[in-house]
Amino acid sequence: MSITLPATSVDGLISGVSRDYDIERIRADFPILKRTIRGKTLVYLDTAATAQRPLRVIEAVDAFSRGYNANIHRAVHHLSVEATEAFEGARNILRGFINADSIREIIFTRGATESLNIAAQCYAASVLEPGDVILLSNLEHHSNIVPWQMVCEKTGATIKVIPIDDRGEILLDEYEKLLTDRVKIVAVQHVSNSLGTIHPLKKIVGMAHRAGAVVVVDGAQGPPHLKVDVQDLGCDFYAISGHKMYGPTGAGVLYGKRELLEKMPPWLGGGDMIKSVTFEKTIYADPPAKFEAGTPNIAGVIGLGVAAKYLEEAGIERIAAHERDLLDYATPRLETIDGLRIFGKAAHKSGVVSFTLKDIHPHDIGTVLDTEGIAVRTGHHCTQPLMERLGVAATARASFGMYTTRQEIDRLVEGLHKVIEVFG
Ligand code: 7TS
Repeated sequence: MSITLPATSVDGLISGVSRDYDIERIRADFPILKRTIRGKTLVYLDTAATAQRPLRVIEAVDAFSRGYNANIHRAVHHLSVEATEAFEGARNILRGFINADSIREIIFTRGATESLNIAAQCYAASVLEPGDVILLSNLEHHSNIVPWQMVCEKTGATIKVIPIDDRGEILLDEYEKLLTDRVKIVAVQHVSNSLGTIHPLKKIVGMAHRAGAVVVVDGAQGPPHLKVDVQDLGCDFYAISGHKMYGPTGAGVLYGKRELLEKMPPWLGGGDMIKSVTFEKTIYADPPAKFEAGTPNIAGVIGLGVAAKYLEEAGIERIAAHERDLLDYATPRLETIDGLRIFGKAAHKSGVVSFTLKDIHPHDIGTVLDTEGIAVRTGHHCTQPLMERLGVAATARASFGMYTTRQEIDRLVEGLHKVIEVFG
């Protein structure tokens, strides 16, 4: 395929589709982007693994430790009141961020992995019976596979896999065929971390509900890239990863419909999740406290609230348009490289390009790019069953964020020519 590449210029830094998106101002908010690696300005193309943090998030976490570090929900003293207000304030922000009906539906967790494990162990393990079926898509991250296998071992339920086409899209006809009355749970991702596919979630949820199944969504790659409205989607659970939406690590959310959360047994036992305890009997607190035993990552949750606000202010639709523009810019340029093969060609895609280059091992691609200051992820991206479906052991993956520029994509293309020079 032959295309004309425009010369890189300052103009090229700015998204073509959303001129009001002030990328330079956004970049200035992320201190790490000024770093040099081996004398070259960092090109961070690994946002799907973890997003960088804006100064506001860094400062919010720091301000907690410096100014009002105290445990929450416990003491009457001033610091504890401040800490509790900030923590519960973050819950309210996250409720609005995903349009949950109530703050009682927002459970703070360590991240998407813990959120999915709670849905599996507390909800699924208490309702599944031998012979019941859990449907997973072929694209799932290990975090949305292994917890379900653990539940199957406990309950005698089995997993069936919804197949995908070669572009990386879920085959809805096949999904429909699999939706028998034995299916009790459909656990699917919103956006693929490996291929970038944005799934038609509302449709998937509607089909599952018509068949009487509950839907658990792995939303780790959702909210950083698209507007999430859990009431509009209709899903029963939605797992969020704080560090993938420009917040701190060790903080995430499990959204769950209130009526389900109320019926579920608790996750961990301990302080803060009880109404009363005697040696004979404990009465559990109502959700969300029932699922939040022990001292949480208070500073992390506060930082997550700030990250959600930051995303809202920047405008999720504007970010999505910017990332779409980057994808449209990157895809044809990468395809001009001899021997480069892109995996994942879904019609709706987030800013992820997974590829192989000739028969060069993806780790070698990553190592040479690193010498150029370019960070990409290489490997199976915690989606081994997907890699098997694609017929590869690993890929290299460039993933974009709200701060990524066209110029950085040009650096990636140059870096890949260097890879060919070294290995080709
Ligand atoms: N689900 C998906 C779709 C993910 O992409 C990830 C992390 C997780 C779950 C786990 O989230 P966490 O909050 O528990 O960290 N994905 C990646 C990745 O693509 N590269 O490194 C981590």
